[in-house]
Amino acid sequence: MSKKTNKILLIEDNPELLKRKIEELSGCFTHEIDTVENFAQLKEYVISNRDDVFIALLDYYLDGAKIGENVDFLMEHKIPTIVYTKEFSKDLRDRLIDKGVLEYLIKKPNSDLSYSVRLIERVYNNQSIKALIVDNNENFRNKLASNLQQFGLASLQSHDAKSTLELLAKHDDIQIVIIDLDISGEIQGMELVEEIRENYPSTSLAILGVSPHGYNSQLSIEFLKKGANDFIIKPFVKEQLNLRIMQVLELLDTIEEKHIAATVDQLTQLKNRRGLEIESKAMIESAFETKSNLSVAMIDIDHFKAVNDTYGHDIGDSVLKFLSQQLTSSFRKKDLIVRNGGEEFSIILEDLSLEKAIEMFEKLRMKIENTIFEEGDTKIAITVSIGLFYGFEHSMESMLKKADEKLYEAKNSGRNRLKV
Ligand code: GH3
Ligand code: MG
Ligand code: MG
Repeated sequence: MSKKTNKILLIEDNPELLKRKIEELSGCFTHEIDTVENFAQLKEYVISNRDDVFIALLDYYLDGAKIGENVDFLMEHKIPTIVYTKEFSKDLRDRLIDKGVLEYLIKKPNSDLSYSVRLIERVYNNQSIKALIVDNNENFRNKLASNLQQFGLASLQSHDAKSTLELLAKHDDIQIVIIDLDISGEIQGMELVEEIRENYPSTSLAILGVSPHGYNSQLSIEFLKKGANDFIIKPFVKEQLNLRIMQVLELLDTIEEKHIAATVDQLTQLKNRRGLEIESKAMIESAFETKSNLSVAMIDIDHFKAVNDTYGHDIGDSVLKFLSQQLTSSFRKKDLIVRNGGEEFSIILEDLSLEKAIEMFEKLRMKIENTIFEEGDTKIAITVSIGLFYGFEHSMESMLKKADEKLYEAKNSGRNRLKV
């Protein structure tokens, strides 16, 4: 995933009002807004800071620029741009869209900027995802790719089912596939939608079906029945495309936010029990297929109640966060680290020998013992007890239970130790 930049560039002779309105409306968004007030400043800014900004908001009539010169400049630098004027002009609108501007909107003291804010959020989120365009016409693919680029959305292209499925398998940041009915090869667009849906649910990958001009509307309906999230009929204008893409991607974002809220622990940002349930399924399946063992550890902080009693609950919370960071930094990205609740965690590792697993958890135990938590004048040393189950069973529940029995032994034999 590429890194997201966070800055909006506001190009306005008198930027304060618009800046304030956008900030008010966007409430919880965390973007910074940089402002430049004339064409000379704009040029200077872009030359040294192009890569910091993900979108530009431009007042069309800007000091120091010939008419349209500022737009051309931003387009040359491939910056997604919304242009504002005080009065609407159809002719200007057509010219701007033609040049590659994302949107042309009217800005009056009382105008509603919520659509602007939606666009800004979309372009911001588009930075970390990709589109895949599936069509047998190269010109069309390139034109679409250029439209998407104006929306801050990078894209890949393919012309048949086989390469589409290969690209999907290879790039897990693809979040929308735009599929034409007519594609190369034996498998047609409609069938391809069905095939994609076997492995990618509509809650995590959006499909937009494209029906060629002149086909009856039944075909578009068929697209939806096969699993497309939406469809669009050729020829379409850029705004139509953008709005549909925005709608399906916003829905996916909402679903993902809900999923995260349900599976991630708020305090520590580790997975919670529900997250463990979901993610451990794949680990169990893969261990079964490869006939390998899992290392399932239960970790519990020793005498944590005393930390709360001595320093208060807030410091207790900070210690839990501190420990979570230590856990995260001690393991690989694919390892599953979970806060079961309270001061109890579990960690599930794949592909390790028993000796290696013991070594890793012993190292972790010592690291926790030797790392002091500090906040202001408060210094706290904690220890943990660890119970480890090594082997394979089909039920995570039962492996965790066995690890928990070992944890109980570790507690009873003096704490700050690992039992296998
Ligand atoms: P042991 O070594 O036997 O595990 O002793 P312990 O004190 O760690 O265990 P006990 O189960 O008696 O107490 C756990 C404490 O963890 C009690 C509870 O207040 C605290 N705790 C649980 N969840 C949280 C939390 O989210 N934040 C804070 N600050 N404390 C928590
Ligand atoms: Mg405890
Ligand atoms: Mg406990």
